[in-house]
Amino acid sequence: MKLNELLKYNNIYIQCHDNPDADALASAYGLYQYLKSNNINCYIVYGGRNQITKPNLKLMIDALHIPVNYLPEKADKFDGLLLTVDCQYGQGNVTPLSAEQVACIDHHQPYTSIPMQEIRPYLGSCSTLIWKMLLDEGYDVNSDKYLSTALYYGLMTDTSNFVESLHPLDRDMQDGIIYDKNLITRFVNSNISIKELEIAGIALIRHIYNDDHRFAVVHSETCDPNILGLISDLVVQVDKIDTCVVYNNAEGGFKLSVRSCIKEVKANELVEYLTEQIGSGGGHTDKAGGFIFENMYESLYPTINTETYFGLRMTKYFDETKIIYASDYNIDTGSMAKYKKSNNVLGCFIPDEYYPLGTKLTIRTMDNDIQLTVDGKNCVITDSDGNVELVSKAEYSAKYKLSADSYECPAKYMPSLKSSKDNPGLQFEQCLTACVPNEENVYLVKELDKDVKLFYLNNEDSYVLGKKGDYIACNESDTKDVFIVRRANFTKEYVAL
Ligand SMILES: [Mn+2]
Repeated sequence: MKLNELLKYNNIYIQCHDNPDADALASAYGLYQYLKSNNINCYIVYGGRNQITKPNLKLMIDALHIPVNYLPEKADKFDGLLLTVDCQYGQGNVTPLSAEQVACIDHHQPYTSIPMQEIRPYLGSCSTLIWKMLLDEGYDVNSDKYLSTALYYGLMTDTSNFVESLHPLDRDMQDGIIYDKNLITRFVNSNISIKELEIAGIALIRHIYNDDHRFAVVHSETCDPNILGLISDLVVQVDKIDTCVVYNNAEGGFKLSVRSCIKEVKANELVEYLTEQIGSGGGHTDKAGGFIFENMYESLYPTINTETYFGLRMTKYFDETKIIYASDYNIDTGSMAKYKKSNNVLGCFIPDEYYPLGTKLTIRTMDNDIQLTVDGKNCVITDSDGNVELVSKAEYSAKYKLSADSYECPAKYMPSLKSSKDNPGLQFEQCLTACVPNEENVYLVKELDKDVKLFYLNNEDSYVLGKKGDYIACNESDTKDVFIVRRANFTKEYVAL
């Protein structure tokens, strides 16, 4: 759906979910400003039992002049379009209103399908989606300081200060939007009510601590998702706690906040593990967040309560994964078979061919932002999934060679390039030349019989997870050069000798 498709309606009611949060308000405001600028009659509304009381939201509405209306009682049927934002018509947290037609713009999991909808569940906030849709219409968000500040705050609060579940598009908005810093500071400092301070305090007192694995589980009463982030930020600072999960009941399930302060646990991976088959999660290596659907939880774990579930699942996570540091690991090559790499065409980017030495570059991939300074020695390899690997030129010439083929990346999200100066408009794909693995290298390979976290020789700060059924491999001529190959990629990347 495109925003200009809305312009055929004379009246549009923009509905936020009940108990609107900053993201819902900002999204509604973006639509309101766009529609008003096109002379459409529009109104921002929300229903439900409670009017907005949170101090930061009242301040936001006031300072940014968001014209939001509370409908305490069931309204008459609207003549025109009802457009739900940051929520979907028919969901439990959306007071049903009736209108001639319904549309929806949201970033949660699709609930039902209606003809007019734009749902992108991979985005960190609905504000990001509205920002992108406004951009696509040529609407200059940055010229409206109130709106840009609202959208920025929407993303900020929905992702616990930009740390949980950020998609590249979220990061693009975070970088590109010009907002009012003073107002954001004021919102941030009116984030918690006295009631929430008490909720956090009670949750902290009731924490469950596991001494063997140095983790904590905290079950909080229902509160704003931001409070979960604050609690987990505090808990992980305890000397005896390395990782923690803080969660509470939310509409349709449980909201989780996960933290880790050790390199042996990536919070974003842990949250995926905790929500496996029953929800979803993501974020950064130190901070992450997720959601578990109540109905999926009930069907998979009908007999255990959530505190027990998190305790058991965390214990299992630590017990069942082996940690390997390549530098002090002697791999048993006796049980390994010989392979060479197949002739898959990869992309190679040599930064100093496009940028002067000293230029700072950011390569934005689906998973993270990779920073590098052009030093004449670095080289970037990318595969067909859009994965990006930094190698030295020496490593590149030992393991790869140029190919006459042309390189085309079919990845869903093509990595993008940002530079501190020079060539700011250069696209990542323009810098790639085709290369293939050097077939003279022989690799020893075996299948993993349990999950492994492997710290590579050239990167002791961060591990690569190999799941049972994936492969562990090493260079025949250098058995300390150990690495993981995903099961899904193995047959297309390796050929038996
Ligand atoms: Mn949202």
